[in-house]
Amino acid sequence: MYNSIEEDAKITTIERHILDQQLSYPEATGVLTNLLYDIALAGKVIASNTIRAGLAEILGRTGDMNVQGEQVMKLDRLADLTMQRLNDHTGRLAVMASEENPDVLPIAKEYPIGKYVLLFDPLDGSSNVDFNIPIGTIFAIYRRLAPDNPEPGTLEDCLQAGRKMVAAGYILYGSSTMLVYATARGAQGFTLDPSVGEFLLSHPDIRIPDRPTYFSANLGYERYWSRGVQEYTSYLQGSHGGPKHLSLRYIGSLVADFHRNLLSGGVFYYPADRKDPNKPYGKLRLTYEASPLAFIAEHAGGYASNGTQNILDIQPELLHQRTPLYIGSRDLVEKADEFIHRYDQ
Ligand code: FDP
Repeated sequence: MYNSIEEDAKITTIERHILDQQLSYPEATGVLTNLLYDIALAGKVIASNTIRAGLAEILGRTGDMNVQGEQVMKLDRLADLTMQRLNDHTGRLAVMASEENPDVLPIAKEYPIGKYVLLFDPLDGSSNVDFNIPIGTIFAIYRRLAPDNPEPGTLEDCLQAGRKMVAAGYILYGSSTMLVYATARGAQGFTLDPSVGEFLLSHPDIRIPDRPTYFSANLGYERYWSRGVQEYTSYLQGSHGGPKHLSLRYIGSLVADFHRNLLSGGVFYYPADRKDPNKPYGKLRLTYEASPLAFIAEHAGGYASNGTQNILDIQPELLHQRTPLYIGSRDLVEKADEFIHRYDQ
């Protein structure tokens, strides 16, 4: 079945889409629009590096230098620097924070200081890089606390509850490259057309389907979970009157697991566990992973919880704070809260 020429010509690029949204807000200054463009550009650069991941290794095998004579960098470091360098001088940001860096990254004084704050996980799922499995970049955008402050932003600007987010999104480097972002206007998905180098609107107004299809968790760790989480897992497999049709899918790359469940309905969870006493709250980071994906989930009709509280209501205390995460279809996440309340509290 082929599209008509008229249908093929109805192409919406990410630039046009974001601009159209901006035009419906007369008070908008265009700064957020441009910030989203900058992130989309970073996504294209990172995508072009991820598809050469294996080659960089080959080129760098003799002495860790590539053909340009540069040190071969690990892909997550390269993604981190790409996000930083495309965003540090634009005058749109006051401060950034990245999962790869221990401290916040205030905008240097030689550059203009903007009013937004950008938090990102440059390459989520990076332990999968060597196996050619989808990985992604996750980002969250906030306003800085004092918008007219001419000084660079601070840690406090980065430690805002998810509820205050202005926009969030991710770029998924999979069988195709996709950018999904959400604002108060909803969640939109774009697919990179490599032949023209543009993200094109492919998934407008994403809503999580009412009937979920999947559940996703690392069941290899089930013995380390609390009774409530174990009973919840049985529920997802049809016990306790639970659904009997759910299929298990776990990629082990949060952004890819989340994306699949966003489009097909389902729940992803990475609970608190007893596996590592140094990580009593599980593995995932609140500010770079859980909060931005929670924001997207809510704007697509879903929900995210830490088992007792809405992720978006948690006030972060530390930049790299970890949190248990249950995210996806609202009903299934609410059930997780119920089981944890019944068995663990
Ligand atoms: P990774 O360590 O590869 O970056 O954020 C961490 C993360 O991946 C998530 O993307 C993924 O869901 C999770 O860890 C996988 O952890 P397990 O191997 O413990 O299941």
